[in-house]
Amino acid sequence: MIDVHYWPTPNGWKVTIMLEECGLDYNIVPVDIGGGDQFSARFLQISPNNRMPAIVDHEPPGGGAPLALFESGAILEYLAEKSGQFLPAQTAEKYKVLQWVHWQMANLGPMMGNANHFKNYGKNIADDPSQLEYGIKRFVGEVDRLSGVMDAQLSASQYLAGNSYSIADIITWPWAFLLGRLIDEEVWETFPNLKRWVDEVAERPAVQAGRNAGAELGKKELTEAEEKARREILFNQTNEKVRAAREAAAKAGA
Ligand SMILES: N[C@@H](CCC(=O)N[C@@H](CS)C(=O)NCC(=O)O)C(=O)O
Repeated sequence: MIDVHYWPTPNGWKVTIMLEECGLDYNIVPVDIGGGDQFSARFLQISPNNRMPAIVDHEPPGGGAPLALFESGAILEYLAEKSGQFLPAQTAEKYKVLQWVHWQMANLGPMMGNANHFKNYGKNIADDPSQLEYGIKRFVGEVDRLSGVMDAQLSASQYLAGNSYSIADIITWPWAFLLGRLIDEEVWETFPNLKRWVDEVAERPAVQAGRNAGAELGKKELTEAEEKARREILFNQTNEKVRAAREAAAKAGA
């Protein structure tokens, strides 16, 4: 059994989609990131960067102690290796896939995350809305550029890393399908190849199951005060605060 330390967000969906695609059994361990679960001593032992997703595989290949992993890219590579699926064995083909996996981790994920932050969350945080303008321009601009990179690639091949569905698609789709919501639905007219791929991947039963995993977790109605407290936890992290949370959690034995 694999424990998935998880909250229903694009980075979380990457892992549940992969587990569904591979047909591996898993158990969701909720990490309420707005409530501060990512600072519990137990979670920080698995994921020292206080971010989910993370996994603990109680039956790693070859036996031995349970294997804990954080960072969705490493998790997908591990599950691909464990299941022998979605990552070719042959060197050239394998690295064709891995370059796109690393591309997503270093580019699309962080840029879309920051674009979303400035466009959608920033207005509740910044004292003056004009503080947001440069952030929006920079990160929405990067998302636009990266969408063009994917569109060009998908004009030449069915999937991101060639003509086979792979972990490059599994890791990229949970962000890419949100482009319309982040920018506006007209964005798809500019990137028709990307749209074709987003729609095709969305049809996969495992993608639908992984995307719906733990959906109920994020659905609680919140008061304005609760929303504010969650924003404070998520968007006001410094080394000092993280260290204090670590120490408090360790003292409480959490
Ligand atoms: N590079 C990491 C990013 C993970 C990440 O940013 N997770 C967010 C939710 S999508 C999180 O756990 N946030 C908690 C926090 O900001 O404290 C990965 O791909 O695993």
